[in-house]
Amino acid sequence: MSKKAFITGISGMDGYNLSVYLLSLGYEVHGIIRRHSVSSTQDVRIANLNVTTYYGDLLDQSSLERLLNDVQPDEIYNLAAMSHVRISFEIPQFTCLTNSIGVLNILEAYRKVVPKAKFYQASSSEMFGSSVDADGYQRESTPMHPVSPYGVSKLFGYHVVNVYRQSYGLFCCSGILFNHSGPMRGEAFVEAKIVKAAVRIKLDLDKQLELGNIFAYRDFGHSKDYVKAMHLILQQDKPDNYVVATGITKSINDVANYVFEKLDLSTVFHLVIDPKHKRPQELDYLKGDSCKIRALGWTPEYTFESMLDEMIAYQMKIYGGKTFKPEYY
Ligand code: F7E
Repeated sequence: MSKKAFITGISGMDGYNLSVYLLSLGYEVHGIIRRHSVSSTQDVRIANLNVTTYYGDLLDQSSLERLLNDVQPDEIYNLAAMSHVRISFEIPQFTCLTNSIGVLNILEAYRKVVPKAKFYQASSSEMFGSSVDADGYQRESTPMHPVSPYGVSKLFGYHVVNVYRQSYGLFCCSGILFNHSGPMRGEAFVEAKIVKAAVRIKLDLDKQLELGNIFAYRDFGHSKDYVKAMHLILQQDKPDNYVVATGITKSINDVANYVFEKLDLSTVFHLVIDPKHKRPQELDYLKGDSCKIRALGWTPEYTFESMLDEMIAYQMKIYGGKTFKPEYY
């Protein structure tokens, strides 16, 4: 009999890529989507996948309990979140309710209804905040000092998963994922915003790109590699937490320069800095040490460059139509 997975946040980038991966492994995939007023866009990424979706919400305990009881999953992946760091400063209470109390809600539903299942929590490198080890890396043992409401809310989720594992003996784990992207990435995140803008400038559809702080550093991987890590974490004999990262860090300026140069453009003529895209407090530097999960056999296939090339090609297909020569594949 095929294994069953239950995914919250199934309509997001990772939800899509994880569903594709689990389907390829023969899983039956179920997930919840949140109702919003434009019904045509709420499941747009996953509309063509063979997955079963339900309306549900991390803040609606009764729907979580009922659905877990109906589906009886072997594995639960909690990917749902208010995931935008700058916006978390504008809606801190909603962010904390969803990303903190929401985790508690689904953990409680899991503990009560399907305690034999395995549980994955999408934890984030934003939890490290201003903390970096002396060798310049962040790893599982690095102290966590978040600098945003999002980081604080994710830290609650991380700790409560640890508490449930230690207190109740549940198989619940966190992946501490560093920035990851790909063609399905929401365009509010910086690398997707840069790629889309550069392609539109190349095609004379736009003139400039506005960014905030271009001197922050991030460790960028590909979502397709990172969803494999999520699955691998749940296939171990013992539950544990793992950093998932490439170990290579690039500034936002590096991202912009790479993408613009790839399209024979220059940021000098098209990039404008606008303080409205800056945060009240910035996380300056991320570089992850993923030795622990690499020891289980995980290794990323994409590089920073091949990931951005794929994203450029995807946006070119969207905006360039027949005029695009797919040199990046
Ligand atoms: O910002 C700078 C911004 O919003 C990256 C989420 O997936 O990764 C992501 O969080 C950097 C920051 O991602 C713009 O100030 C400059 O330094 O793309 P981002 P993030 O905040 O790192 C972590 C691991 C998560 O868990 C999150 O869910 O880019 N930046 N100019 C800008 N950022 C944005 N969004 N827009 C700009 O115009």
